Amino acid sequence: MGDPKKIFVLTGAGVSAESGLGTFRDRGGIWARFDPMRLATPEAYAADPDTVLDFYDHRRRGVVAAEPNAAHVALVRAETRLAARGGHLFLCTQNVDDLHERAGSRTVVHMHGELLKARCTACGAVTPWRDDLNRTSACPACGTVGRMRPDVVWFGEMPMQLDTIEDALAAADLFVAVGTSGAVYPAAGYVRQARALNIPTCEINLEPSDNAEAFDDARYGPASTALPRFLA
Ligand code: BJW
Repeated sequence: MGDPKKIFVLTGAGVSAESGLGTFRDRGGIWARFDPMRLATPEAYAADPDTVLDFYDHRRRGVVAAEPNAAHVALVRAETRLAARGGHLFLCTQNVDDLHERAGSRTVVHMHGELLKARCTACGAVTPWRDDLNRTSACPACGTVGRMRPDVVWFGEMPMQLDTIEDALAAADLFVAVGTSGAVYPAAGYVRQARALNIPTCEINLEPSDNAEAFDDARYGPASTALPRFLA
């Protein structure tokens, strides 16, 4: 793979698994226990906001209690090392937790949003999610009551910062996907976009993902050991 200077890293739930946060599609994962169509769609929120907000309250408590692991730390080290020699690590995460930031990553693009932020469905303002923010809370920006939702991307909604992501992908000289099943689009399509641009690709995962055949290279094992080894 030469000596890459601009690395595009796409992370998924597997990167936070060893921090104790559940993945979605593994055995016993979040979508094995809960129906995503009843919890992670705009229609579900419109039909039963209390159930959806309770689910995200529970998830948020898990995120707050979790700590970054060695995979998050390896990405910080690689970002620092690349920057020191004029390169760049672009970190695009599908994760809604803040473990990359808490590990020290400076720039993180959260394409599926952030669990610790709330969005007002009346005015669109995004604010930190406070403990006391719930279905009877007023939006701090416009004052509307009971219209706050988690600032995450549900099925059928447009992921965030797609133009920034596609520009970074086009500029990369290595594409790495870590801890993602390759089941959810558009993220799952990035490996093929990279291949079409002749960018080398590697997946790091516990086991072959749904997209495994699209990658040039693969390292299988827990992200906390396989990723630091790959980036060393
Ligand atoms: C480890 C490990 C360890 C474990 N170490 N590894 C039919 C065909 C194609 C597309 C569609 C279709 N029907 C509908 C669609 C579109 C839909 C989609 O892709 N659906 C598929 C399910 C088929 N996509 C959308 O709706 C998206 N929007 C969209 O398409 O807009 C239109 C558009 C976009 C762009 C251009 C033009 C139009 C929105 C998707 C939103 C996803 N939202 C969620 C929930 C977020 C909020 C929340 O957290 O509740 O995002 S769903 C969930 O899946 C979450 C994740 O970010 C996302 C991806 O999951 P991830 O990270 O890959 O986790 P897992 O569990 O799937 O995989 C974990 C992996 O880690 C596994 O492989 C393990 O083996 C591995 N692992 N432990 C290393 N220790």
